[in-house]
Amino acid sequence: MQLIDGKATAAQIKAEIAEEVQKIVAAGGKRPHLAAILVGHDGGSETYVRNKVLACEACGFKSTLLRFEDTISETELLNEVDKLNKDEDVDGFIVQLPLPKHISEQKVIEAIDYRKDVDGFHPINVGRMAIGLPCYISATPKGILELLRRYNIETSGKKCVILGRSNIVGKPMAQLMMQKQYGDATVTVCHSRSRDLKKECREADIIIAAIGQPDFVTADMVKDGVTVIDVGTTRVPDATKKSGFRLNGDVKFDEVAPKCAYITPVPGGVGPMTICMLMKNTLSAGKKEFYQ
Ligand code: BQF
Repeated sequence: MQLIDGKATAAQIKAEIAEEVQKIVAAGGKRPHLAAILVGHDGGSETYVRNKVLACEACGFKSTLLRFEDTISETELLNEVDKLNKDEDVDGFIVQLPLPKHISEQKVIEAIDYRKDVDGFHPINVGRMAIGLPCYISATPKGILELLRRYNIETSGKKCVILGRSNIVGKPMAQLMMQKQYGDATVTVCHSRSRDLKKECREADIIIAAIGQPDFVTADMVKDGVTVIDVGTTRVPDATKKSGFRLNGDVKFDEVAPKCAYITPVPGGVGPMTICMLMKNTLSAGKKEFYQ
């Protein structure tokens, strides 16, 4: 069993990005600038946005954090999005999800200029990704592809089972894993209504677990020699931690790991790569790599 070290891989990629930024700036180019909108005080969201700001510093990017109370109206938030669309210094920006219930996430996502949509959530980027055109690709699936590539894990022609069908992970992951230029795999998407999920998983060469249920994948569900990618990051109470909680993956790591060829840990697996791929997208935005 080989552990896939997402934290170390992300650190290496951030160093590569920092080196490129240095060269761009030395040549008189513009330092990439990422802005983030954070609404409310959700503990998870606060942590994720802090991770993003720190990663910007590591990469030599400029970052701007815009904070609003969860009493902000949808109209006001859409207006803030429009201001960032028009701000010529901002290369890319994100709106941290989830948003309060009185605000339509879809409306907000569609208000973002797709040329600054470094999360890759706008329908134009989603559509371009689905047909294999250059675009911002959602950070978590992009990070998983990068891990598979850097660890030389063969995906072409393999059976890949994806657990979960979210717009952020499951759906784009399935799209990318099936495409010849990315995964080139045979893809099965399983979800809460799937009839024989255990049988599907037992036939998989690669399992990507993104259902958000702690310890969902158990040893009896996987075959020997499988590669397991754990996208789960549920916060569960843990009195032994000074924060009072720990991150728990979708995979029962201790019993599944011995059967694996490769497996990602939680924390330190997919999570750091998600942050890192947001940085890669921001670098692309700074370079106007995909659009205009
Ligand atoms: C790690 C996220 C659910 C909903 C919205 C490093 C992150 C997590 C874990 C992180 C996530 C999860 C992010 C680790 C960003 C990943 O060391 O294992 C980093 O910051 N993430 C997000 O922005 O929104 C979410 C999960």
